Amino acid sequence: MTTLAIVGATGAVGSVMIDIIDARESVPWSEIRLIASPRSAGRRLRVRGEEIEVVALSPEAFDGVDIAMFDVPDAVSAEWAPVAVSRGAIAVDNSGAFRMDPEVPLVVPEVNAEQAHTRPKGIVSNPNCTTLSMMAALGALHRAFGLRELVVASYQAASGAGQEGIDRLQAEISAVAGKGVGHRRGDVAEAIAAAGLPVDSPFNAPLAMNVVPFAGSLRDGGWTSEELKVRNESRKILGLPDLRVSATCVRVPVVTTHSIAVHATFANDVDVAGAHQVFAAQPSIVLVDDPESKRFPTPIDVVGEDPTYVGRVRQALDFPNTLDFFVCGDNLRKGAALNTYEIAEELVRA
Ligand code: 2RA
Repeated sequence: MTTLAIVGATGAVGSVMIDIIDARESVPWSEIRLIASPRSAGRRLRVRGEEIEVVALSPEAFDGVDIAMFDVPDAVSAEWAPVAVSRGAIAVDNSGAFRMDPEVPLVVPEVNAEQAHTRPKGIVSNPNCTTLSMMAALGALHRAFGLRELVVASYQAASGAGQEGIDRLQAEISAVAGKGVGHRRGDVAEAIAAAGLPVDSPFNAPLAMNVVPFAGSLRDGGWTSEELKVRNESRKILGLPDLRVSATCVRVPVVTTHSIAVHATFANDVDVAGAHQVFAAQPSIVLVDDPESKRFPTPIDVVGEDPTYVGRVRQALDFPNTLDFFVCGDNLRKGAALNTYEIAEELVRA
């Protein structure tokens, strides 16, 4: 008898968690419990054909729960994951509250599944979606060639900023569509303002017909929280505390699926054929790399998919032992709900 709880069951990622559970041929859970804020309590959601009532977050909601998957804001996880643990559950947390805690493993099952089984605090963390979108590819290459340096630029989708981000992008696109804007400085912003959208945007600048080189919040030295997460989390997951990492995180007008341009340097010789072999051997990667036929991954082809898509693999012309490539990963699936669920599956297999 194993009970799985979804905390944040009514949110964007919680809904994808339910979709993933619905799509599994079989599940190891005898009960699935849906937990959310008191505001959402009482709603009924269908999971594997059964209607389940959402219960309010409370200490008692965790009684009898074996594994609790959390997708809630950092402060809510910081308060409630330890409560779940005190009631006997293992917490698998998709917030930033515990990711860099040395006593909390940060797990991507393809890369470091074994670490999920040593958890002094009873908590396992799920990485940020930007880091996760490239980790299956980097983990496989690191095992084969020994990663030494990483320079990346992200192309992050609006849904990384939650439902508010999706709604804002859709509203901005409606505001500019058919207006012929984009030729004159300020005309996109004027069209958005004329549609009555609030000046405050989750993206800090118009996103429709634009790219915004700022994701997350400002940190020391002009870096953003997203850029520091890429650096710190990559080091922790790969077990490379001194890995040299530089990231620039950019928001693009895509609804869902983060893309990343990766420039990775290795200890050993690498070439495109060797990298292709490594990617082809990794079940959670789909290689789409046929430039002559103009085949490469793009976010709209990857949204809703579980695997990470990899393409545009090139041997760097001026940097030894270095590959450049492009990855796309659905930030709500592998980037959030799927990886969290795969950690839960790993825990229940133990
Ligand atoms: C973003 N990576 O895309 C964040 C979400 N966790 O905003």
